[in-house]
Amino acid sequence: ESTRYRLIELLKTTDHEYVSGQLLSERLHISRSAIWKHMKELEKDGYVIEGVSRKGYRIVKSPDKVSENTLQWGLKTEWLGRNIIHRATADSTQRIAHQAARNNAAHGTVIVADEQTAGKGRMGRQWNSAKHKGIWMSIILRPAITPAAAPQLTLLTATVLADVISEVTIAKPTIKWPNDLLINHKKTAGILTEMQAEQDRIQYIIVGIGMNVNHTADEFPVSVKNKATSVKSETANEQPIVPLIQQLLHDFEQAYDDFIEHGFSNIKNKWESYAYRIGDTIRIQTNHTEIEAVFTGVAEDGALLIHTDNGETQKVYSGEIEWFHGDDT
Ligand code: BTX
Repeated sequence: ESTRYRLIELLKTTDHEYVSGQLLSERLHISRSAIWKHMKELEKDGYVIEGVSRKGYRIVKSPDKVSENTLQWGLKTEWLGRNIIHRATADSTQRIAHQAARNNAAHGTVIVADEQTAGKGRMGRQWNSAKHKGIWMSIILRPAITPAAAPQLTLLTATVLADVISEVTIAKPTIKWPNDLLINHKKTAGILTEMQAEQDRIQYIIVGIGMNVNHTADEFPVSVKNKATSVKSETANEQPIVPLIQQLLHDFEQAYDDFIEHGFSNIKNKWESYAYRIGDTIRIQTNHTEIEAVFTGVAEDGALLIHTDNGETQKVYSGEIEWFHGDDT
């Protein structure tokens, strides 16, 4: 298994160029006929490999079948996703993640499913997770931060999803407070952060990510049809899931390491650069009062910052917010 992993790595480093059988056999310390046999095995995993005499081998097509192996091969992370649990079907990857975390699963363990039969949203809501249409994934983290800082991780995750979408597609994602990822005003991804903590210490955090990738408009259930969209619907391009997850894990690891080392300020700036309707007047309903104020950004504790008419800056933690777009998700 590890030989095959290194074989893939060698073939992938030279993107679409031929790698000679000689070089492969020297690097891997196996015979050229053994290399050939490994190639046949890779083809069974869905790889299309071309072998040309005197030139060598190259990958023509990588499989888009999500598995622990295909996610590991070519994954450019140090610690995130080094342990992957993949399920064809899961009730909820959050539930599996909690169970794994209670059984001491390592920091950076990733649970991913092709479909969820009981995907969870926030506050008991449901998350529609159709088979092979999106990324349904949970990440186990064991950060040495206080429970009060946990919402920063949700904001971090939103910026990572926005980054991935803008790196890989032509879409222009925005983040709608607190944690909706929108493309063209419609919800493309959601984040569910759950935490197990004592007074001042986090045992673990589970960051759940649901991203609609390859749905066509008519593949959403009627209940969410008007407010949901997918990357494909907004860009007219099908996105292979495996490289998208790999990119997500890579970007997440970078952002997380930066956050642990340098704190929240980079994330705050990035979050605000993606923010939906920042600088606009919004209407907020809290405790029987309704105010209109300018949405100016987010605070360190994840609160929404507003600037009221009488010149005050206030924090908003929850409440009904009218975004003046008639698309309340
Ligand atoms: P949320 O509470 O912000 O959003 C849930 C609401 O969004 C639903 O009530 C519905 O109106 C709408 N909705 C449901 N499914 C979709 C969809 N596929 N696309 C757009 N809108 C939808 C957001 O919760 C958090 C979602 C996290 C999902 C991940 S998937 C992996 C992990 N496992 C798990 O069970 N949940 C997380």
